[in-house]
Amino acid sequence: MKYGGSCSQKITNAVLSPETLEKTERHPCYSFGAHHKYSRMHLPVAPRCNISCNYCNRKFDCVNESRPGVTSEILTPESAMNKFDRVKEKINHLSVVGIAGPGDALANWESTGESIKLIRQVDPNVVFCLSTNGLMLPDFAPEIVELGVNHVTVTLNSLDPEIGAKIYRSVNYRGRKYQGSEGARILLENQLKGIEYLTQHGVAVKINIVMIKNINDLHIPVIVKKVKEMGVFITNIMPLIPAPGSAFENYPQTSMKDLNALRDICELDLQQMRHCKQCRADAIGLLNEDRSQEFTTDRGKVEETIAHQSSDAGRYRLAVASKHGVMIDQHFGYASEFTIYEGNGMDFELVERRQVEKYCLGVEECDTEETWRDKIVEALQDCDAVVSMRIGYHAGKRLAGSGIESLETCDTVENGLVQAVNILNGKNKEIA
Ligand code: CLF
Ligand code: SF4
Repeated sequence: MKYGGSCSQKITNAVLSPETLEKTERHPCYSFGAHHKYSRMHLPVAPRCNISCNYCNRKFDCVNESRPGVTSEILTPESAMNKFDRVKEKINHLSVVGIAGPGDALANWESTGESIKLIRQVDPNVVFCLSTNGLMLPDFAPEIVELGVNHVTVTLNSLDPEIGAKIYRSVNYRGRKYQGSEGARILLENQLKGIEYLTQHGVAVKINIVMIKNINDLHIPVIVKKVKEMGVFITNIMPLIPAPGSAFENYPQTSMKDLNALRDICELDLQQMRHCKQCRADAIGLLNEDRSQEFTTDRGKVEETIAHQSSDAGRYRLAVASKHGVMIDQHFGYASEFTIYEGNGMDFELVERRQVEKYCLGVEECDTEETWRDKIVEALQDCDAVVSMRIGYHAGKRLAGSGIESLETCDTVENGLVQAVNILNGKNKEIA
């Protein structure tokens, strides 16, 4: 059907119920006509992310920055509900409650789902909106539909895993980290499955696409045609804003001229959003009048919560072979335990001591115990790097094959961690 709403070209195959259409009319992102009248509020209840996009560096508390993934605080579902109450009292026409990070809404499903349930109890008319990278959509789409969430945004930057490999540094899926086209393929398959489920169940799906010159720009019209066929409501082609500290920090920002030319082409197929403000993850108010600073509650909390994230751009998980936690004094092959740290080069947190089978079983078994070795690599699969005093050539190669960097050093644990982060940061810039 052709939707007769208020977006630019009004071309879409989306089939929406009268109830969803009514909600869409009060959604400032989905309906151009609503964006001067209706406000939205983002709940920053989702700190973790399960993929690493090369354009992302989730810094926080920078009030001058205005882009997705930036927030001044992290909320629990209960504090989110309290904040909703306060905001609702002060802001007229608050129609939409969205969850858009600062990580991924579905990588934090417990908090996301709980927040929706709590707010639904106090305000059954509010329009809920989620924004996700789509990796976990096949798992959670049925619950999203059951919870009555009628608006979901999925960021889909490519239909080709080879192009995706240039955009995504890694994809953490079911306890394993995937890189290159393998990771991009898993992400893509899940995105398409999830989008299909949502559109078939009457959800108004918006697709965000980050336009990156010489990487996916020429491919974007193909994405738009495909998602149109799938019943997507609208696409929002966004400019790449090179975030400092991200792998794409030295990439040129997409020009408005190029962006609008591409939107003009894509608008022949599907209606285009042209009024996106690339909001903060805690944005509140009209799209062009952010009032989030008026309502910030617990500014310190974001640091505490972000310290517990596992897969964040610029933040790494590192496995260290050390007998007493002071010096790096163990050979990788002889370590039965690794100390797992998380950090960004400045602060590190010890998160776990992990027992593993010893990698090296002696000369006789050396080339025969393939499964045994795989088990060790598997045990460290969620880590970005291993830091040890020495590591054998084959062990290092095996780790590298799983996307895990290895560093040899006899320094203190503290210095070893910093060295490892420097290597990882250097690598990520190379990828870009
Ligand atoms: Fe938020 Fe996104 Fe929902 Fe809107 S934002 S989760 S759809 S309520 Fe809107 Fe902000 Fe652009 Fe997003 S202007 S970044 S498109
Ligand atoms: Fe969003 Fe995660 Fe990608 Fe950052 S890494 S842009 S939080 S999906």
